[in-house]
Amino acid sequence: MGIVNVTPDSFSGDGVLDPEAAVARAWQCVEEGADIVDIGGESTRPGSQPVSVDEEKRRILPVIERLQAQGFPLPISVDTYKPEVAKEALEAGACIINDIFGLRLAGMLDLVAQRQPIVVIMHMQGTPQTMQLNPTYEDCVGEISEFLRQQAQAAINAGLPADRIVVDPGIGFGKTVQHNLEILRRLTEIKALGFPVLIGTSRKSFIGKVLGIEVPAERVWGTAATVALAIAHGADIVRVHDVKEMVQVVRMTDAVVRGWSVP
Ligand code: HH2
Repeated sequence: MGIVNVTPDSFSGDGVLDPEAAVARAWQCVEEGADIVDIGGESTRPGSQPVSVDEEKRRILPVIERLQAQGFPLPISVDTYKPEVAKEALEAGACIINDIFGLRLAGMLDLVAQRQPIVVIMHMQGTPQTMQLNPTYEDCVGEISEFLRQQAQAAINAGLPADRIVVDPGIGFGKTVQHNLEILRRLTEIKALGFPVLIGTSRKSFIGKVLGIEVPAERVWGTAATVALAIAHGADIVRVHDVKEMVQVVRMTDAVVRGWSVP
């Protein structure tokens, strides 16, 4: 899953506000071998400020509409937790809702039950404004699994077929470095919930802290290590900035983990 941030303030500095630049970025993901693009109009970096529904729509809808008009070949995911934005994104051509609030905002469960998109349910402790102040768990992986199980069940109860649900432990969303490392170490426990697992480690600050690298764009090798391990521990989708590089990591890891035959 290649990341397309239509933002001025994304943590890794990859965001663009010009719709044409975002469209070009999405096509670059295709060329570099992505299977999905994830388009987001609000940065959720620690301490970031939310943007209004109107502003978020203004950022992402023209991008989705242009891609649709150009016959974009990949499934389009929209990174939003706001049902008003999700609804219009689906109408414009997106088919996946990537919700960092895990379907907790009023109206989101109803929307996904009605429209039946693929839904990514992500775990976050707190909100982007507060999540990194003092993340605390008794059993990080156990609590995350229980949240994901409950939200998936709520979606199923609302009428979303179970095979449309993907779960994500939310690396960096209300987690210390140790929590993030533990999640990767114990990812099979999240996989045991029975849903495909998405993981987003790309360029995140825990990699910077372990390796002592300040600049997010220089965390590519650290990202590669986490991508390979996540796949070995059951991840099905990896959300990344560096598509070209991670496609190699993913294909090679998949060949070992899932098998390979001569093309
Ligand atoms: N991480 C980010 C945003 N959305 N969605 C899922 N499902 N999982 C993640 O780990 C995840 C996510 C943060 O990364 P990015 O979009 O690059 O940064 P920003 O929020 O600053 O735009």
